[in-house]
Amino acid sequence: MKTNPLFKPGHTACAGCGQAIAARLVIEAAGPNTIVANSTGCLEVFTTAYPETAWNVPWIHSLFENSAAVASGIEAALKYQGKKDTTNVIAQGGDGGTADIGLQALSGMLERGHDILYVCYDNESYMNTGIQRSGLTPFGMNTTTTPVGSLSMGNPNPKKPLPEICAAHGIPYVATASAAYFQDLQRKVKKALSIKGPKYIQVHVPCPLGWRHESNLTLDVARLAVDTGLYPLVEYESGVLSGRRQIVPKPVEEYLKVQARFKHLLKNPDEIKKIQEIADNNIKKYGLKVEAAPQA
Ligand SMILES: Cc1ncc(C[n+]2csc(CCOP(=O)(O)OP(=O)(O)O)c2C)c(N)n1
Repeated sequence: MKTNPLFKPGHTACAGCGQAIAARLVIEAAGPNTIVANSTGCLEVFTTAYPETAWNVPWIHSLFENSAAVASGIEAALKYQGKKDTTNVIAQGGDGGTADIGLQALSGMLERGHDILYVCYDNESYMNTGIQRSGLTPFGMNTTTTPVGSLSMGNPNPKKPLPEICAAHGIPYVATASAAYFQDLQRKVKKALSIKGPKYIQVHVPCPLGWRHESNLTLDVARLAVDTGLYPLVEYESGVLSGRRQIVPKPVEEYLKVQARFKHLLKNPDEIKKIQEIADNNIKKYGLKVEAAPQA
């Protein structure tokens, strides 16, 4: 344990918050010469209860929708001051702040070529305001705006392919990562920050409160998302798929059954089949499957 971490303990995240784990890994990988612009959302709220802060780097709270635009201004100012080469700029936000209301600011940041790493902490709903569906909510999830009932089996839409949308901008680096795979996440952050230009990393971060799993299962849940093929860990360089984490695929039920957000699906084989198809398509599309786990 570091005695003076860049992301300090004592904040107000829920027990087992995947976002807190990932945010700490990201900033420790980025290092002290980093400025962070953070959208409104859980991460901003639980790390900066006035007058305290968990951040041991310069950090600014943007609006819900514009951390990418605020970071663009910071990067331009650093360039003007001749300090950009020694300072990382990170824009970050939740999946709602990134895939929905902040998509315009993110796309502009990517298109203009700013030297910024954008990190999306994907807990698959608007958690800070009470588990509303976002563009990154998975198919079948029970949220407060896609409630399960006699006419509804939860969210009717698949996740927006945001990593691919970012990669389609032709930016130098895009990756997905998971709160459960620490070294993989930190390697991707370091790699991104070693490259000039816009970069995007989307990290899967379980939320015990919204996903309704036991708080001690956060890392198991995150690992199962990867190991079933539902959250493929991939990398794109200049728009081209360049890396993937291979898996010995597990059935999706193993992931679904530990989270009450999917409880309604367990009695319905047709719905589970649809989710297995999503995983199978990912496994095929990204070439994820290996027959046996690689030797350590
Ligand atoms: C323009 C605007 N609309 C709505 C809100 C209310 N609001 C604050 S946080 C939030 C949800 C954040 O969700 P997400 O970005 O997914 O992050 P999470 O809290 O899940 O980490 C909303 C809707 C706001 N602050 N500003």
